[in-house]
Amino acid sequence: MKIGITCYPTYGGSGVVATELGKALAKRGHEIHFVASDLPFRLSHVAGNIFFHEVNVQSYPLFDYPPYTLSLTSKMVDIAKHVGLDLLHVHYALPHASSAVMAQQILNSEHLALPVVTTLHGTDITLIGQDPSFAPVVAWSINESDGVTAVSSYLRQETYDHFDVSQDIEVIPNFIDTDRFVRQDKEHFKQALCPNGEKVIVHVSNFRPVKNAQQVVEVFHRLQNGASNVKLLFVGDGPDRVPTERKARELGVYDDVRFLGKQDPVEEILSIADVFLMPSGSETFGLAALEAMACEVPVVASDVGGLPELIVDGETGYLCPLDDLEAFTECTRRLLTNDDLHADMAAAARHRAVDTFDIDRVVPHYEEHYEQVRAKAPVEA
Ligand code: GMT
Repeated sequence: MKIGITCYPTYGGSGVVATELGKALAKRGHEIHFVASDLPFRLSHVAGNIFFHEVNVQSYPLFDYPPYTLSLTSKMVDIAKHVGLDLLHVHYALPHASSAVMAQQILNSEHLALPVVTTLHGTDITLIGQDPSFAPVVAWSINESDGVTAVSSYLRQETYDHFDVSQDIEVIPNFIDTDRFVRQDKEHFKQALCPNGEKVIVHVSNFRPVKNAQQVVEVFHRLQNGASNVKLLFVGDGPDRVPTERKARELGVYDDVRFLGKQDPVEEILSIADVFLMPSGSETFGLAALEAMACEVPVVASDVGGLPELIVDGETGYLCPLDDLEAFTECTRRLLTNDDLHADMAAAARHRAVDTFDIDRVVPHYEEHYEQVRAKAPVEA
């Protein structure tokens, strides 16, 4: 199949999932055409049956806000026609699904068909998509897509609860390459960061307010409680990074905290971690938590959104009430101080990642979804 994929190229779960899906589909023999504003960050090379088409946004004196959505639509039309796409799969409803549906309608007017699959990821449904300035467009784009998937049952239900949507939504969970995300021997790295054998807590995110990164510092501060036998590593960057650094200084723990910035080989950092903290206010899936689990790192997370579909409380980590910093501290302390418990949970986390969320198990569900969509969509409009 010739498949177009549109996603955000920046640091974020939906772009990661879209890019890894495209690479996996290419390995399975499909021809993949990424259409995006920039090279997706996990797409380090473009070769063989993987192509990248950059969307050019025109500036013009009249445009206070250059209309990216329209440039994307035109690019989709162009690629669909010239490459002969069999299907276009867009990740994140805003604005990708609306551009895709518009492109489809333009092509239809020329008697060309382009089935559209939309994957809902997160705040396109749970937050920003519900804003009245977007909601009607989001609902329309979902209803007009030929296939719709959501990354968790929670997200599927949120879509039905908050939008006037009649489409069937199939839940296809996020996935991970468990050959890449596997615990590695990184003793030299661990030695460099933890010369006195300190335990390591990790948080990976794009530092948006919803990630509650400052709570990670607060939990760390409570854990330390005078004794400095634990280090905290932050991976990623975003709007809350500076306030989080400030919080670490205010609480006097800055010397034991490292901000590593955006790092691609996350699995190497996860390989020296003992606990992963995710106190998010909302999380439809929690891909970063899955990456940690695959590297044998138990996750302590908020009991919100789709996280209970990923983390088995008391088995692969702990789910704590939102904003309950004492519970987060207690669960983390338990893992850091009880080696047998930690070993059991680390092994269970890895098993769950491999058994349920391995890339080779999940990607065929997308292929089946594409086949179903193509079977019901007309070959020529
Ligand atoms: O919707 C967002 O907040 C952005 C999106 C992203 O691109 O990072 O994150 C969402 O999609 C990820 C991939 O499916 C999920 O793992 C994240 O849980 C989800 N983020 C939120 O729900 C806050």
